[in-house]
Amino acid sequence: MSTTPYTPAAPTTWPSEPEGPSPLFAVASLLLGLLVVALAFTAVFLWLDAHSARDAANRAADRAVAGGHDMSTMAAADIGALTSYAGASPANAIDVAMAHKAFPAQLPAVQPGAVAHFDLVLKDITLQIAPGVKYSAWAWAGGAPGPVIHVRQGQIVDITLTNSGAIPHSVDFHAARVAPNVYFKDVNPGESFHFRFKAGDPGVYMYHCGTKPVLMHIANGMYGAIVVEPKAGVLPQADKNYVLVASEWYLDSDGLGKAAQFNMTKAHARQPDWMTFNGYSGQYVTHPLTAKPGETVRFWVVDAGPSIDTDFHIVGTILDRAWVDAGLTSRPLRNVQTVAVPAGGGGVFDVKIDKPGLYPFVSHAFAAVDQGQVGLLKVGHVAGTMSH
Ligand SMILES: [Cu+2]
Repeated sequence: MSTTPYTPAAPTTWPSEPEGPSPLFAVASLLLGLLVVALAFTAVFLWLDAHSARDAANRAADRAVAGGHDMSTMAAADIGALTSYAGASPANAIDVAMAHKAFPAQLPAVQPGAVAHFDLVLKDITLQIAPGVKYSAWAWAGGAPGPVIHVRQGQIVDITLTNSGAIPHSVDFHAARVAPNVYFKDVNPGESFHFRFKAGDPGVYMYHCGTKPVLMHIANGMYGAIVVEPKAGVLPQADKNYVLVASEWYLDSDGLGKAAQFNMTKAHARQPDWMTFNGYSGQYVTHPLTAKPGETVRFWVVDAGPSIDTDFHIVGTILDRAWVDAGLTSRPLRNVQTVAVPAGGGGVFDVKIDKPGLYPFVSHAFAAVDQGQVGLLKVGHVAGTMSH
């Protein structure tokens, strides 16, 4: 049996880039800039309008269900348990979104020395998870996700966990190789637990409360990210480092009046109302992450779930390097479009974008975008914002 040898296609000739801005190019750029600003604001308003519209539709559906004489009480209750509150928003949603202080996505500095100390405080706290949407969370003193922990490979991670909540909780570090029954044990309300582990494996990992039912403790906000950076010089240099923790929220009400609470029926059905990066729907649409043209931007992504994967993609570019499941000891994939980050897993992604613009980063499972798992990377001086 003969095989035909593979012959590479002749190189395609691409149009050359302009050498420098001509006057016409400058005017066109200015007009395009103005257009982008106009489109950006229109897009944000359309996005919020769409959310309001969906909410109105949902409320109408609720009323129809509640008032339907032909429907048995049982059927109505079943549908009601899965009623979606996705997109619920107050009339001043854009103002609320703009006033929201975005979770700091910048990777914090590593503590010097052989041991890095971290105080984690678990707390029952009412959070905003979307503009005007309140949620009664079990989370951390600063909200959800918990603080980003950044250590170097080989450092000792020294954790003091304090439970200021009303029921027992714990913390499970995916970056640790330890006996879970000893290290990830339940801590009673009002008590603290101190432990150490060596950060031997580089990557970005989830940490979370591991107390049963784990689904509920994670869904209520008890998760965060720990970055274990390899020794200096192992990774290519990055100019910007951003940490994104993806998660989903399951609500028992719209949260616009009183705070919503966890809905186990929806969590079992994997039907979230909101999906977020760093705990708040679309916060980096109104408060974009930034980079200069030509900078290498590294995204450290964890999917906290509790149950749905994140298909990480940046619109308008290609991931130059992708360390799948954050396996920083292996070679990265090169030039890939979308990489799945599994619930409970991580990924590290490098992009270098030369052209100024607004580049949405999303979970390309697009229901996630409609539910808020979207942000913007603003490259260069580009006015305004937009949604995708
Ligand atoms: Cu817990």
